[in-house]
Amino acid sequence: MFDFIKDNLILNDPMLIGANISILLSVIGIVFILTYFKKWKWLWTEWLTTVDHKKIGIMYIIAAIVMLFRGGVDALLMRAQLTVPNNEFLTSHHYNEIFTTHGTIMIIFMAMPFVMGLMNVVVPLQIGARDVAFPYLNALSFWSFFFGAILFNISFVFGGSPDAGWTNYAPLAIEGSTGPGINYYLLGLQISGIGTLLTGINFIVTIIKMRAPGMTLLRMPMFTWTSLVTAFIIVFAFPVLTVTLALMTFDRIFGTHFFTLADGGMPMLWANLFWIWGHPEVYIVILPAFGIFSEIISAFARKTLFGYKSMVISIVTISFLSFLVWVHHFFTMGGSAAVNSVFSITTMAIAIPTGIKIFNWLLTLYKGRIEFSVPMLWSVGFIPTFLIGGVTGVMLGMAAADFQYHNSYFLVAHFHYTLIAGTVFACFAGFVFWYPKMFGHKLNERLGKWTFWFFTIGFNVCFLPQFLLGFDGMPRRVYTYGPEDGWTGLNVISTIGGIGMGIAFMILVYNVYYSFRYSKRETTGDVWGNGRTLEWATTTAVAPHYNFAVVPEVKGYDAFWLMKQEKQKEKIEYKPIHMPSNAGTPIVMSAFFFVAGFGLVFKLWWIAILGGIGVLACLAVRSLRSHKEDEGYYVSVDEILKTEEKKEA
Ligand code: HEM
Ligand SMILES: [Cu+2]
Repeated sequence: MFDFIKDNLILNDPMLIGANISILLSVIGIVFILTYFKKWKWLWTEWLTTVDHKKIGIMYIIAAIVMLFRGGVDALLMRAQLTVPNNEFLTSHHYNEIFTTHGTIMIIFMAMPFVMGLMNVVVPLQIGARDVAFPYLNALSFWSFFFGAILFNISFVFGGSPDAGWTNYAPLAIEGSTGPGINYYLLGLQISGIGTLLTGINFIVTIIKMRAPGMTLLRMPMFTWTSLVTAFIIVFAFPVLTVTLALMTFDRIFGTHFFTLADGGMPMLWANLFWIWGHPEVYIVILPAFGIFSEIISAFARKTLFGYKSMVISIVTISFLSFLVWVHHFFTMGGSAAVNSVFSITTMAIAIPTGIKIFNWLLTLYKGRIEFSVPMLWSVGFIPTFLIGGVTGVMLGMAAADFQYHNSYFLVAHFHYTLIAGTVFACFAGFVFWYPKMFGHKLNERLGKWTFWFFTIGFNVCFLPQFLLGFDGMPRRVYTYGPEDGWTGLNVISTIGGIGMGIAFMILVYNVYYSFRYSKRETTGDVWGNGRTLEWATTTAVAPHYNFAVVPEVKGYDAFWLMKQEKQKEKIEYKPIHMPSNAGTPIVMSAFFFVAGFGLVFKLWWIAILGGIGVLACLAVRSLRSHKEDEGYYVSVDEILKTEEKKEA
């Protein structure tokens, strides 16, 4: 046992020793603080066992921000390495690990959970529901994401990280990579993927079945619509990932030959299966972002969203097309001219519904009474930036041209323009917009504007030069280059931009602290004063755990806006509200998934089996109990009155 730890703990690099020490110190610090302030019980009852969708959403967002930090540090390390030619700051091996973990973490453990966090907080409120359809399942979703992320992340200090790119192409990932790194990738994604799939199912049922009376499908807010479509994409795409990861896990751990070069394996099968999941995946993070921008633009322009129905039609079209374009990720890997042409056309077709949406946003802004608050800045900043991403996407989508661009820095610039301007801008926008709903006060506007400008300028300074580097022939995924290549100047500029984004992130974190100390506490539910959708209709700034004292009645699109127009003041009669009780099994079961995954990573069978038994035991506990004991509880009329009266005070 001791030898196992000694062999796998990575201590050969000062940077990693530093990481080990700081992780150890943080853990000791957290344990100390929780014990000193006697917060363990509070942590367990209020957070770890909660089934409240808003708290689960907040935990998703916190985890995503921590992962943004981790992925961001990776990014800055890579930029540091590439700033000057022949740099020896990182070795090639270390560089491979870092771009792999950077990509994987940013997409799987940052963008997706951030979006899901916002969905969790907002969607039930927007449809006037008390919670999601399956609150227990929701907790399980979060915890399996969380433990999947932890499993992936410990590879950094224990055993070595995956190093075959976030696409994890075979046969490189099977025959080309020894050590446990790729196993961490396979099992970390598998465990968190369970959570994602469950979330997809949960949100489909929630949105279809739990809408308040009067909220027809075509009265649903745009963010709810995009969440629904996203949930459908998840349910169709994630089973593909599950099977694909399982097959490669067999290849790596049990010696099967699905994706190997030898013994009849087919490496191209991996590429196809990966991207059949992988392309829809980028829409899983971009469609909710479109929803967020729609809400914010219409709120701060004080106008109904322009072209609502065409918006709905275009997101449904995009979701459908997203499954028909995967081959554009390997135009150069020997597909016939006919195959490449078909996928070229489907790829470019996505630009049409996307263009419709851009025009709708612009027309919503047209003649609006625009207020440039921080969420609005992110939303307006998104439009031109995303346009660059989209146009370069169409350039890449032309199969013949892609032979020139692919695997160059041009591609890197393209997908950062879509992923960052699309998803990350939206996460920041939604975070600031809904922050008062989560924590009862706004974030500071001035600091928020600093974050916005540092980030947006830094982002463009970082990635615009990369289009040029791509034209100049710089390949992606190289750890160094020579002075004679002539790429130094643009790389220096790019790194400066990267630092700008890092500063923006630090201002954001400081803003959270600063606003917690100094921001005015909000008492009304409609803190921006221009809320249009039902999440602003709860009378308290932080929506109480039961959400609505009385289920609202929806009279049209922009339900809350219409309610405010009417201003009815009838006497309301409260009734006791039934709520589900807390549950400890989701976190325990996910911890066992982690144990099982860890055992498989190192082929330590007894640990794997132990974890498996633990999972089964939790399932058994849950199913034996669910009939009798899990009856939930009632929120009394007294408590509702007390909570709702806070507003008048
Ligand atoms: C606007 C429509 C879009 C088009 C036409 C498009 C097209 C493409 C094409 C053709 C490639 C492959 C390039 C190559 O390897 O030769 C690619 C790569 C990529 N795209 Fe997009 N894309 C679009 C939108 C997006 C969005 C919205 C995202 C994410 C939110 C995204 C994320 C990515 C990523 C991560 C890659 C890199 C794949 C790799 O590692 O090889 N794209 N895109
Ligand atoms: Cu794609």
